[in-house]
Amino acid sequence: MTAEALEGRVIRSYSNVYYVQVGSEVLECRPRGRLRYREERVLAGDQVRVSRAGPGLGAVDEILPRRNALSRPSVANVDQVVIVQSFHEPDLDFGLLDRYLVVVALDDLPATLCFNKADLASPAEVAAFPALYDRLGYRCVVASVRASEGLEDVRALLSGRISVLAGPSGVGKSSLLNALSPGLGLRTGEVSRKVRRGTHTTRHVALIPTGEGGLVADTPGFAHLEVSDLRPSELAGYYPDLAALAPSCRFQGCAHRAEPDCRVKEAVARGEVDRGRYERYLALLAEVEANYRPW
Ligand SMILES: Nc1nc2c(ncn2[C@@H]2O[C@H](COP(=O)(O)OP(=O)(O)OP(=O)(O)O)[C@@H](O)[C@H]2O)c(=O)[nH]1
Ligand SMILES: [Mg+2]
Ligand SMILES: [Zn+2]
Repeated sequence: MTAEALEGRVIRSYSNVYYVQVGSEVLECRPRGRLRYREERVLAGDQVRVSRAGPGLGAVDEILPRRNALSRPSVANVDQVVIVQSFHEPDLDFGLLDRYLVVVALDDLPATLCFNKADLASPAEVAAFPALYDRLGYRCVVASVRASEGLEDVRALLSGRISVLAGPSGVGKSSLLNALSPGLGLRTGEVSRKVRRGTHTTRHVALIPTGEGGLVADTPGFAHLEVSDLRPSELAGYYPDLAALAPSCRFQGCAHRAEPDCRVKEAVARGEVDRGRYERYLALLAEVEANYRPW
């Protein structure tokens, strides 16, 4: 009798044990020798061929071709990065948000935005902040875990895709997943902050089912984000609002800073490009220039 050839998705990885979802069943798998010796690491999110090795047990025979693989967290076949921010506690950090958008674009992944803690925001903030990014073409949802608002919008955003949640500490990433997946019991609040060192060093990555076929990796938040390995002249290309105007600037590769006949500067002056975003771009440009090593 030949072993049944199955295909499934790796939904959790510990150091060398993988949990593979095959239909409605989850098999605990080890990699077969060939994979072990080639040191080809199986990642959460991988689509794999497995064969049964006993009740509830299996072996990973083959990793099917990946569309992409992120390193932090280690997840393959990521469809989108959901950048979570809170309106307050902590206050929305637009500088960090714009950086995240650049970093996600550098990874060639689509970014979507989730604005949480709407219960702490004024109606004006709820109206204005997401609209700014919505106009730039990013899909935005507004939520409040506390008030149970927008959770179905978040579920819909995650449905049928593999997503990674990113964003600063304390904005409610784990709380959102707990709300979407009852019984999950992710640590939230102060506790999460205390164990962060620990969670960073474990090699445990789990994709959490959120319903409607959505699988999500939670990540611990970090407050600073380096934008590295980028030519300064390429930075503006990762800002959809600036990139749309760049072809009409007088100079090719215009940095939109001191150059004459710059359509971006004109649009900022007319209020067509958000001034705050433009200023954040200039600040990041200066940093990218300072870090740039052309060799
Ligand atoms: N007012 C309010 N508080 C919230 C909301 N969502 C989460 N919180 C609180 O915010 C705190 C931080 O939530 P977490 O879910 O741990 O945040 P996190 O983004 O996972 O943080 P890290 O894991 O440190 O990156 C907790 O005390 C939550 O109870 C919300 O919608 N409104
Ligand atoms: Mg968390
Ligand atoms: Zn320009």
